Amino acid sequence: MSSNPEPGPDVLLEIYRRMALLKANDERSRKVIKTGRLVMPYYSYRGQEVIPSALSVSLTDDDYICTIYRGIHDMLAKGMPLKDLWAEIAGRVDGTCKGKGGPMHLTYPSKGIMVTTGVVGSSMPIANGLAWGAQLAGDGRVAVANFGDAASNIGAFHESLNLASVWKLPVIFLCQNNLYGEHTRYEKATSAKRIADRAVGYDMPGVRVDGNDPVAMYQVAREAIERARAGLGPTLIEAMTFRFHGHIFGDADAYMDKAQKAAAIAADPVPRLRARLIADGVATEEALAAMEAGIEADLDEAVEFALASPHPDLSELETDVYAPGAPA
Ligand SMILES: Cc1ncc(C[n+]2csc(CCOP(=O)(O)OP(=O)(O)O)c2C)c(N)n1
Ligand SMILES: [Mg+2]
Repeated sequence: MSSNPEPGPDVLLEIYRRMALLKANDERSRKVIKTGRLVMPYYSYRGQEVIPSALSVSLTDDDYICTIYRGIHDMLAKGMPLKDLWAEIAGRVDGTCKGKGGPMHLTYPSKGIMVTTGVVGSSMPIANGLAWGAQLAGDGRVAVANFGDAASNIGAFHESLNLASVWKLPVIFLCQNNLYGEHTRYEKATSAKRIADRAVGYDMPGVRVDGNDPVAMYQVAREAIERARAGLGPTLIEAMTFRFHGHIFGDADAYMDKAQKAAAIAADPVPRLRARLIADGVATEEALAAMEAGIEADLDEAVEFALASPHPDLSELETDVYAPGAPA
């Protein structure tokens, strides 16, 4: 277990604020898709809110994250503005990528949100590149590669851990182990009992943590960030969690263990932290309700802003697609 101190009340409250935002955004996304006002491939992260919330409070805007299609929680926690996010997922000009990236290719470099990728495993070599750049520049930035449990079976995972260890790159490999890769259960496709154990082969710390426990997740993430910043190299974190919905919106999730899913939903980490904050006197019920109402109002505004924003003009088709001066 980590030697880092527990988060103080203010930090815990900020972790909760981020978790409440992520939960509300997921619920709103599914609601808006159901109305037919927005059509997009949507990979719910509901149930995985603790991981990016407890991580991102220890990162700066300059630190990098790379994430995957199931990564809107990572990006919102890192500071992507709601309006820009919603305009992008709706494919509109006010989006983070002027409407040309969509939900599968969100970026927001001013907050260090460098890539969203649908190519399983590819967040890791990209994070290595960013970390290598930071190491060469000596600017103290760290890079976090988010990926799923199934991605740890891809060659790029092993190649990235090897190189990051050899070069002592300031990178954190953050595996969000939600026990499923698409429709396949973890143990059916993954040889290691614990993904964290794979770190041994690459001479770096490998830590398995309860990714639904905000205190433990905060401590483990902070230790890895401090280690990377101090030039001591990478860490592999396996954050145990569970996704409450199927792989993609519309997936009937019949392959999921019903009892396990019901137990995970009953132990929902968002209301659990909320109750703890009230019980410990960190916040009142009224204050948290006001915070949540503010989030809902921000979401109302973001959705309407996005849907009122125009689609990109056809003349924009090749802008930002090819490097300036590239042969036509
Ligand atoms: C290189 C590659 N192989 C296969 C796929 C198809 N695919 C999409 S999502 C997915 C499962 C990934 O599961 P995991 O890494 O556990 O992440 P999760 O979706 O659970 O967050 C697969 C196999 C892909 N997108 N890219
Ligand atoms: Mg998974």
